[in-house]
Amino acid sequence: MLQHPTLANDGYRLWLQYAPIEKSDLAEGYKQQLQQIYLSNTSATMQVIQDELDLALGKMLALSPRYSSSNNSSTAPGLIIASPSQRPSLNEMITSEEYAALGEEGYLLRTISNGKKTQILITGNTDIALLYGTYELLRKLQTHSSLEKINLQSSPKTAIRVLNHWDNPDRTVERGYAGASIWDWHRLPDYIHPQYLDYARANASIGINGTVLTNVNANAQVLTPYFLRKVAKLAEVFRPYGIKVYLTARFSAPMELGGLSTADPTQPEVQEWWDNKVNEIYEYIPDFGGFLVKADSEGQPGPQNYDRSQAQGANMLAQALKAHQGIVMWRAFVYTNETPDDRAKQAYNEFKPLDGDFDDNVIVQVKNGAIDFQPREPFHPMFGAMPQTPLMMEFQITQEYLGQGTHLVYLAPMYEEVLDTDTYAEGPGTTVAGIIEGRQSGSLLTGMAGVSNIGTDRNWTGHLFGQANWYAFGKLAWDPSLSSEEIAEEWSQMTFTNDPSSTETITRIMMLSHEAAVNYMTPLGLHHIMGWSHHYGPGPWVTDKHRDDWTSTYYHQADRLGIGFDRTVKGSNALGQYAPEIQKLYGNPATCPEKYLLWFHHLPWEYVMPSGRSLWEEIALHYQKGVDQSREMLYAWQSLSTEIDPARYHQVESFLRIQEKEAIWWKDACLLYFQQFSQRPFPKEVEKPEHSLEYYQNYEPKFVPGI
Ligand code: BDP
Repeated sequence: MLQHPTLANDGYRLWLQYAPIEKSDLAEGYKQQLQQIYLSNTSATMQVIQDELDLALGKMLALSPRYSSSNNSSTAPGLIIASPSQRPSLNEMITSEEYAALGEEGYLLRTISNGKKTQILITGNTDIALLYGTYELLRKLQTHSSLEKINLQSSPKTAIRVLNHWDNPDRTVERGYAGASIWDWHRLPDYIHPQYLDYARANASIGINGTVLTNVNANAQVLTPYFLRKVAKLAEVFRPYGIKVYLTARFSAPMELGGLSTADPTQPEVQEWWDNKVNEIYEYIPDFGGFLVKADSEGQPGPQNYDRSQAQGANMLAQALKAHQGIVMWRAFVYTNETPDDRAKQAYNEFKPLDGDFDDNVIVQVKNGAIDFQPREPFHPMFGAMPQTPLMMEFQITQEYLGQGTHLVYLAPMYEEVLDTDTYAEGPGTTVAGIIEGRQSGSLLTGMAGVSNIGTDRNWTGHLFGQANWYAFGKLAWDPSLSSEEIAEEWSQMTFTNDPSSTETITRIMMLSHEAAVNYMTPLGLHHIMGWSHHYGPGPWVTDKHRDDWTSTYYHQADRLGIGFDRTVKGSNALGQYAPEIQKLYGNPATCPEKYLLWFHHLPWEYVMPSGRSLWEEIALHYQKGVDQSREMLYAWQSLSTEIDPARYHQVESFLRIQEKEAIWWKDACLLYFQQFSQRPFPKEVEKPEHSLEYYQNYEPKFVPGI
């Protein structure tokens, strides 16, 4: 039953639970190894390392380690945490080539045995690298791994690993489902909420090195001294953790704040205004990261207002930032206010001709798919199409279209699916991951952004399993080739338990969850058929709004003959934006992966699927499968009722029940709606709908959060 709430484990500690290690021989071994630590406490970051070790070893092992920073201390340390500048003798052990390969943030973690004494070494070129290495070692302890033969070198494959907070100055969070914004602007800079430190710890533990504090739908106010003082305070808190702050820049700020009559990037007074503004920002925040910009999209101002290109807009800001080593993350999520023949084509059409025109310190930030964070989308055709432009990935961690705050949907398999896809941009083997690692552009400016799911809820992310998406994002930004399953296992061990069978169950639930959501929401390539504006729940009937490309009927195109969006040459030819190999594969319904079928093709209801069943039957069975899978997840979780602490167990259990209920809602609403066109019966395996179509169409959830 529920524990007294103040005693409950509410999930605040995220994956840094540092649960006591109960297996005594394991704990004893760790203790022996870690009781004496070499660490020269010479910087704020080294202090952070020491504090984290004290906390973690205290909680996991009831150990208060002893520290020394002298090379000739009498007892040999079991753990050495040092860069060669702090301990020159390391140069005898680690070659200069090895150090060079680590770069600025990479670390080396190695067990060295000399005679009878075993030492663990964490080394790297910077203090931040040592911090990352320390978290890696703590991860080993948290997952009860052996320290005997570690030999690990790890350097991030992308340079900018950044959370995007869609947080407004009034603390509302656009598409946020976990309470209010954690940035308490009103009390900053005088009050430092302790959560900022835990935020920094959590991010540093997974290698995130940047945070964009403010919404892409930007408020120019954040660029005023009133806010900059507050931003500077956050930057100060985050600095020892290797986290830089960035802000969103509203394109029209020179008019709104500076009183200019234009924001035209070609006008000298506009450039001058930005130059001065940027200089001012750096006075407050000497290591300010730069700007993230949403321009010419969904009503945001941008260079198009002056008939200028996206490159002209981006380069103006880049020029202002260059002297300070700041960067511009310019979003590719650009689409005009007029309804296009296909919204999926717009960003590519806008940006492709500008390849090579962006300044060196501009990186174009591209969503994983061309529409908008749908439960599943094929990769964005800009990946591979801009060989001379650094492109960074934008994933959404907050689950706007994926069940928001109550559905357990582990997103890493979806991230992985996109990252691993071959774009064929330069023949086979040019994966999306390779492109964002800079292998095509050759640029060192590389990155991955995740739209944050963090808020003031005690467990940070609303749904406890939302934490896994934040965790997985960080891990994949560091190394896009990691396996989502391994990340799930590791997260589950650190967050819940090391018991192998529980870990197996939790991992199974997680690995099932994305496919389940796709099945009960948008199977077989369907997309954008959710409730109007808040995007919560089904809304395949949404039509006749002020713009077609925000309606469901525009995307599913269901009629008496069939369903799906024809993006082949016979239709919008969005497919033409991909490499010929992809066009060939996806262009033919017989070879198009089933998961993208209705994304690219409009097909008759009686179209025969590889299973031998009709398209209609397959759609219906996929919806049913989604419901079945949501139940499977619930039952699997229930089997853990005695393994997981009560508060966390109950939250997840309650939410899984909501998920099952809503999976049924999705299935019934969508199938009844599509049946009007297909005029065919449900296959016998499909459960009878609970209500009429009319009921679902009239059911309108009120006050959905996050809009
Ligand atoms: C859409 C969201 C909207 C965001 C927009 C964006 O519905 O709230 O402002 O993306 O990415 O998914 O700019």
